[in-house]
Amino acid sequence: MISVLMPAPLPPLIQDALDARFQVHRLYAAPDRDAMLRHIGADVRAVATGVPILTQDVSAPLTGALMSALPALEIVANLGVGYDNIDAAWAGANGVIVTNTPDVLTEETADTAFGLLLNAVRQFARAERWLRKGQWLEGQFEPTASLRERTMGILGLGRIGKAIARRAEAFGVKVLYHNRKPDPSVGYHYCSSLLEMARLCDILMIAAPGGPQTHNIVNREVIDALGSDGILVNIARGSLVDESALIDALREKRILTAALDVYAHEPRVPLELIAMDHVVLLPHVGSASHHARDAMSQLVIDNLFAWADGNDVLTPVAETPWRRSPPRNVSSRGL
Ligand code: 8YV
Repeated sequence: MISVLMPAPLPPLIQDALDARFQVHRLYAAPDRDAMLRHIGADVRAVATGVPILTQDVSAPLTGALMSALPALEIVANLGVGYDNIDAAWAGANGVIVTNTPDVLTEETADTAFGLLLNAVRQFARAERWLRKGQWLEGQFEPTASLRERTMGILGLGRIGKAIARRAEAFGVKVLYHNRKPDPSVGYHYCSSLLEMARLCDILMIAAPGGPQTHNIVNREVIDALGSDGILVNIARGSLVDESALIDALREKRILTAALDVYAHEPRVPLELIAMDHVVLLPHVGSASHHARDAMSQLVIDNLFAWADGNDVLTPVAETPWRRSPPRNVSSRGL
């Protein structure tokens, strides 16, 4: 039976399907993880994982060092479109396929982004808290900012960024975007620098991948460029934003507000943010509907089953573009 390592707990749909076909080793449940890896590491041919938000365990990322301890490893199947929890460059250089779960969560995540934005602009969550406290009996909830006459700058116009842009258009919000390169398939105005885009917009919508290349790119200068009416929405990864610069800007009212689904050190959310009533905070629920999560889980299963059957995997990531076995010129570790 094929040995599969599960470093962090995954949804029951995945657990049940993998248990029926593979020998699953649950690293997170082992009393001594190093001992488990020493014991079964040489047999592991596949890893099923997800970003560590599904557990309290922030040590779940799949580093090159961890993958090196698995000499027979052929595939890592990730639950999530983002895979900054996996050292995919190492996998690409070492003949290990990495798969993710694109498309099936795009619309759900774009809905969440827009929910965050509407909540931030119109302060719906704060208005509801106000009602529940009985304050309506004492007066009217004060008027809020508006979505009218706003410009949204999307950092990362990928699949999710485009789905957010479509929603923005429907709401009459002008769209700009910043990517590494212009995308000829869209008509939105391209900004070659993030700072330039931040100067031109008053909603910064973050939808770009996490990882070392984007670490803290939304810094104090970018945040300040949004202006005092500016709103920052992050649906991507906390690592893109300099969290203390954001907290300072909010505290000093250099921007209007922020709406966040993701944080630098999940599941820990800075107390300074929690204390700010006008800031919208969600617990990384971008794709967390049954509809999207079941489809994501099924894609993890389908990728692993396709590989185990000797067929093409469905959704390999860019760093490991091969669908079945690595090309000959990839330095493999005896695969
Ligand atoms: C999931 C996500 O919450 O897809 C992603 O990149 O961040 C979310 O959709 C997460 O991946 C679940 O493991």
